[in-house]
Amino acid sequence: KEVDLDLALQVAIEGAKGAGGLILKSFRKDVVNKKKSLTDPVTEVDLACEDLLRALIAKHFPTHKFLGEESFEGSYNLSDDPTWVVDPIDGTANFVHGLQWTCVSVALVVDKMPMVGVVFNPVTQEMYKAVRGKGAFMNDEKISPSQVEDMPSACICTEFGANRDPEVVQKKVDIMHKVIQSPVQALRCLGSCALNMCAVASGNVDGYYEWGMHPWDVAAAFLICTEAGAVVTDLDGSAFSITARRTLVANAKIQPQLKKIIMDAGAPMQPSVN
Ligand code: LIP
Repeated sequence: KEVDLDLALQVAIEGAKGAGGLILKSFRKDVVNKKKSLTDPVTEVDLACEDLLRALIAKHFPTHKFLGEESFEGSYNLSDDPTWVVDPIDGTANFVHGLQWTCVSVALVVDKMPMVGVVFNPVTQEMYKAVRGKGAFMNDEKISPSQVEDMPSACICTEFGANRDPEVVQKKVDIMHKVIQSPVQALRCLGSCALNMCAVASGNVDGYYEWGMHPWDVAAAFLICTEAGAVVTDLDGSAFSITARRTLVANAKIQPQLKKIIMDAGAPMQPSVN
């Protein structure tokens, strides 16, 4: 299982830039929704980006496994073997609408723990990256969470997700109601889980919570957040897992406050669906 993590980082960056190039080429042009569903679109560009990443990774690491959003077949099957966990476009709905909060997310996971993570926004050219134990960076700048200490000064992010079941939507709205009235300075749904997490890692956003995301949404950003010094947990503050489909991430001061608000408001620990 000895993996050359420096090479893995180089490959992740090269792949993210390659996929980012494809995204930019089609940005604000007509793209075909292959209609995974209307609320969870998948475009021909998602598929092309995933193919590019899979081929590049296989060239350098032919024995490694691959878990990608667009080739996912119903079960993560995540083992302890080195596995590349890839979201070719996180924030696909934003991409489809020409909104800039969209990115490529690439992680190398070993023993179910992310060891290398890259999140690249090709529109802004912001490359977030981390290797376990070596800190987190945006381009070449070391990043760290904000110093904001209390909710009235905080900017919090969450998302509605793809599920339109009335009860699920109502629960999300009820929890948002409690968060906004805690009160907070700002509550945002920006549309990309990975970029929301990176925004906490780099101190632009003070806390983010969501449930229903998949490993490819969180794997790279989880490492970037922990390496930056943000606190990443399950919604109730227990240990985070990339397969649990629930995330709470914040700076250390905001995390317990946000956790209390969302748990008191009934954030669901089960079932882990969006
Ligand atoms: C999306 C996320 C978004 C979340 C959605 C979905 P996609 O990823 O980034 O924040 O709310 O449930 O997972 O589908 O754009 O890669």
